[in-house]
Amino acid sequence: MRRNPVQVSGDRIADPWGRRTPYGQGGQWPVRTDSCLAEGVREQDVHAWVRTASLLHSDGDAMDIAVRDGRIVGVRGRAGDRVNRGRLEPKDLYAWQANSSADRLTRPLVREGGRLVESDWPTAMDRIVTRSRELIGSQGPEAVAFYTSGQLFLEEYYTLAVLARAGIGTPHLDGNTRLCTATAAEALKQSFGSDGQPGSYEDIDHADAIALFGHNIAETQVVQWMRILDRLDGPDPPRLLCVDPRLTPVARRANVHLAPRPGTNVALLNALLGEVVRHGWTDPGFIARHTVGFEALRRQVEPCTARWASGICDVPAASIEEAAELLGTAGRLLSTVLQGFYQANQATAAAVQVNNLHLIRGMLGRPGAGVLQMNGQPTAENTRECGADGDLPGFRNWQNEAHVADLAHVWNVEPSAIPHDAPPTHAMKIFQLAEEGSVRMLWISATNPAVSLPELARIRSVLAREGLFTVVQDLFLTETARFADVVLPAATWGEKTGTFTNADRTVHLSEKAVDPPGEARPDLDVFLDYAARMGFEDKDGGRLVHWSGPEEAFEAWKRCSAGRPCDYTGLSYEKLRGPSGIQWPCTEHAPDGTDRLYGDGVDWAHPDRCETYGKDLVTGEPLGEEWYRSMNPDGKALIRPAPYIPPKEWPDESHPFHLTTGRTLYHFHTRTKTGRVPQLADAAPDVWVEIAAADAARLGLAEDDLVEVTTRRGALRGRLRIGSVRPGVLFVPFHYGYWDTPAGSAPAPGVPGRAANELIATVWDPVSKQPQFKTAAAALTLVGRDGGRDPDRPVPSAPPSAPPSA
Ligand SMILES: Nc1nc2c(c(=O)[nH]1)N[C@H]1C(S)=C(S)[C@@H](COP(=O)(O)OP(=O)(O)OC[C@H]3O[C@@H](n4cnc5c(=O)[nH]c(N)nc54)[C@H](O)[C@@H]3O)O[C@H]1N2
Ligand SMILES: Nc1nc2c(c(=O)[nH]1)N[C@H]1C(S)=C(S)[C@@H](COP(=O)(O)OP(=O)(O)OC[C@H]3O[C@@H](n4cnc5c(=O)[nH]c(N)nc54)[C@H](O)[C@@H]3O)O[C@H]1N2
Ligand SMILES: [Mo]
Repeated sequence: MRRNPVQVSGDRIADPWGRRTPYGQGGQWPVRTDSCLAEGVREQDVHAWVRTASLLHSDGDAMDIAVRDGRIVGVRGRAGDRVNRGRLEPKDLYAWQANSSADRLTRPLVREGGRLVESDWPTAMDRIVTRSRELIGSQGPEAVAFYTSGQLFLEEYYTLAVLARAGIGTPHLDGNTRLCTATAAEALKQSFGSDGQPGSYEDIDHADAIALFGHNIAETQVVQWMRILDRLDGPDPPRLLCVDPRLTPVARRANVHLAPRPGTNVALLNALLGEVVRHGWTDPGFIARHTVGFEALRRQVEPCTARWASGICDVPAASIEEAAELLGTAGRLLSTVLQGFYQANQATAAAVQVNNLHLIRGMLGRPGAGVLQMNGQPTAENTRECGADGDLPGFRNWQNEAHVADLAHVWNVEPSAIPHDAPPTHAMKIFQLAEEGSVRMLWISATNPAVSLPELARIRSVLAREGLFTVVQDLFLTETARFADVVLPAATWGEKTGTFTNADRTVHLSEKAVDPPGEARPDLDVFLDYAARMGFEDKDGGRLVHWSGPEEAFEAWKRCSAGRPCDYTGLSYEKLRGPSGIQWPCTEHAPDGTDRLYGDGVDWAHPDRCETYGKDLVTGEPLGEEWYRSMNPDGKALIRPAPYIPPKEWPDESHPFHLTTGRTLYHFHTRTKTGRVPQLADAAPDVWVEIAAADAARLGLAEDDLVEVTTRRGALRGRLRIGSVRPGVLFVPFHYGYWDTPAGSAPAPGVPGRAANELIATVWDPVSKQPQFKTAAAALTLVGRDGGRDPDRPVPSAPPSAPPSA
C-alpha cells in the first residue's frame, strides 16, 4: 500500500483519457466533471473550493482546489469553463499532493564555507541586494542577469520585467520559454508581425481536418486530446494528420501518419506546400487581400515534389500526397505545432511553413479554420507578453523608438532607461556570458536548468563557477538549487494568488487556498521586496514598482497592455471569478474576450505596429525596418518561404542513430512535483530508451535490456523499450535528473547519467534561439541483461510512454 491513497473515478493511470462523451461537428463539447479527493474525504467534508487552473501544461484546465482544515485535500474540474468543461488529466488529478511533500523548502539557505545552511529572509535578501549593488556599481547593470520561467504568474513576470529592464537596466532577462515557446512566438512574429495566438481550442469543435505537427497532444495536452477523441467518436469526425517520427497515441488514431527522419520538417512541409499549390488548393482571394510574398513561396516549393521529400524524410511519396490532399481539401483546417518542430532543426522556418499553409489556403480567423502555434508551459504566454523573456512588454518592438517611448511613458522613466540598442539577451547567450565571466550574478526563478538545458556537464561547470553569484528561487532543493549561493523558498500554485493565460489566450485567476509551508513566500513578494530594498525610482523620484499585491500588479499590467494585441483592459479579478476563463484581447469593445485573431485580416503587421521587422529564416539576421516597409507597406500577413537545410548533426558510422527526446504523460519536466506523487512516480519511475523493432532485432536486443546511449557530449543508461519509434531513431524522455537517485549527485565526468540532456549539444535555431533538443546523433550499446540489473533502478511497471488503450 502506497502513501496518500486518493479516490478518483476510474483508473486514470491505466486510462488517462477517461470516458468518452462523443459530439458532432459544430456542437458543444459535453460536460464531464473529473475529481480526485484524498481517501476518506467526501465532497460534503470539504470546507472550501478555491478557484484555479492547472499549472502542469499549457491547456489551463480550470479546477477548484478542495480545502479542509487548512490543507489541500483534492481537486475538481470546473464544468462551466470553456477550456476543459470539467475534465482533468492525470497530472491535474494527482499532482496537488506534491504541495505537501515533506521536503519542501521552508527557510532561505545561504552558502557558508562552501555549504548551504539555513538562514532567514533578511539575511538572504541582504546578501542579494549587497551583491547587486556592488556589481552594478563596479561593472554596470549588465553584470546582473535573470533566468525565469513559464510557470510563475503574470503579476510576477510583469514585476520582474519592470525591475530588471527599468530598475536595474539590464538587457539580460529571459525565461525558460526560450527552451519551450520561443519558436511559437518567433513564427507568429515572422508571419503576422506580432506574437499572439490566432486560433482557439473551440476550433476543435468545428474542424473537418486536424493536423498535428510534432505535437504529441495525447500525452502533453491531454484534455484537448479528450476533445479530439470525442469528435472522432461522434458524427462527422475530423480527419487527422500526425507528423511525428514516433508511433504516439496521436499517430495511432491518425488517418495519415507521416514519420519523417528527425530534422527534416522543412523538406516535408515544402513538399506539402508544393502539392497544395500544384493542385490549386489555394485561396487566391484571401492571398490577394491579406498577404504578401506568395510568389516567392511558389517559386521555393515548385521543385519540392513528394518524391524529392520522400528521399530526404524517408516517408513514402504516396503518403505525402495523401497528407497534402487531407490538408488541401479540408473546408475547415486546424493545425497545431509543438516541440517536434520547435526543438528540431530549422525550428522557426518549419513552424512558419505551417502558417504559410494556412495563409495560402485562407484558413484563418473562422470557426474550425485556425492555427495554434502551441505553448508548452502553463504560463509561457505571460512570460512573453509581460516581457520577462527576450522581448519588451506588450509585444512592443525594441527597434521602434515610438514603442520604447510608449513603454517609458507607462513606467514614467526616460526611454534611455530601458536597454534597447540591441535585442534583449536570450537565455542561451546569458549562460554563455556567465561562462565567460561577464555576467556575475544570475537569479534563477522557477526553472531547473541543471536538468533542462542542453549539455549538462557544461551547465554544471557554469553554475559552479567561482565568480558567479547564483540565486535560486524554488520549492525544492533541486539539482540547480544545490549550486546556489542563496536559495529562496517559494510558495506555489494553491498558496498564492495571480493570473495566467493558456495557449489559446484564455486568462484564469488562481487564488490562494492554503498557507505556504514554513517561511516560503510568493514569488511576487520576493520580487517586490527586492525592488523596495534596491529603491528603484521612476523619473520623478516615485516608486518604480508602485504596487504591493497581485491585484494591484494586475491593474498595473492592464495599463501596460492597453492598445496592444494582448489588451487586458476589459478584465478584472472580479470578472475572472465568473464561470469561465476569458480570452484576450478583452476590452471595453470586446468585454467577453476574443475567440480568434485575424478574422478581418492581420491588424498587427503594419510597420508602425509590428513587433519585429523580420529576420532571415536561414541565418536569423534581422532584415531591418527598410526591408519590412518595402515588403509589407500595408501591414498584411507575410508568406515567408525557406529552403530545407540538413541538420548539422546527422548519423554516421560511429553514431548511427538519430536521437530525439521528449515527454511522457505521467511526468512534468524535471519531476519536482510529479516525481513526489506516488501514482505518477510509479507509472514511470525511471528513464528508458525507445527503439524500433527492426533495429532491436538487427542488434539482437530485447525489451528491458539495460543499454547505454552515447553522443559526442555524454552518455546515459536506461532500459530498452521496443516498438514505438521509426527505424533509425532512439527516443529518451527528458524528465530524469538525479535528485531522487540513491547517490543523489551528478554523474562524475565520463560516467553515464540518466538525464537526456547529458547527451544533447548546445545548438540553437538561429532565428528563435531555441535549443535543438530533438536532433542529435547517437550510438547504442548493450550493457546487460538480467545479470546486469541494477537493484536501485526499478523497471517501469507500466508502459510509460504510450498507454495501451490509445
Ligand atoms: N505530460 C506532460 N505534458 C506536458 C509537459 C510535460 O512535461 N509532461 N510539458 C509541457 C510543455 S512545457 C511542453 S513544451 C509541451 C510539449 O509537448 P509536445 O511537443 O507534444 O511534447 P514532446 O514530447 O516534447 O515532443 C512532441 C513530439 O515531437 C516528436 N519529434 C521529435 N523530433 C521530431 C522531428 O524532427 N520532427 C517531428 N515532426 N516530430 C519530432 C517526438 O517524437 C514527440 O512525440 O508539453 C506540455 N505538457
Ligand atoms: N532534452 C530535452 N530537454 C528539454 C526539453 C525536451 O523536450 N528535451 N524540453 C524543454 C522545455 S519545452 C521546457 S519547458 C523545459 C522545462 O525545464 P524546467 O523549467 O527546468 O523544468 P521544471 O521541472 O518545470 O522546473 C521548474 C522549477 O520551478 C519550480 N517551481 C514550480 N512552481 C514554482 C513556483 O510557483 N515558484 C517557484 N519559485 N518555483 C516553482 C519547480 O520545483 C521546478 O524546480 O525543459 C526543456 N528541456
Ligand atoms: Mo516547454
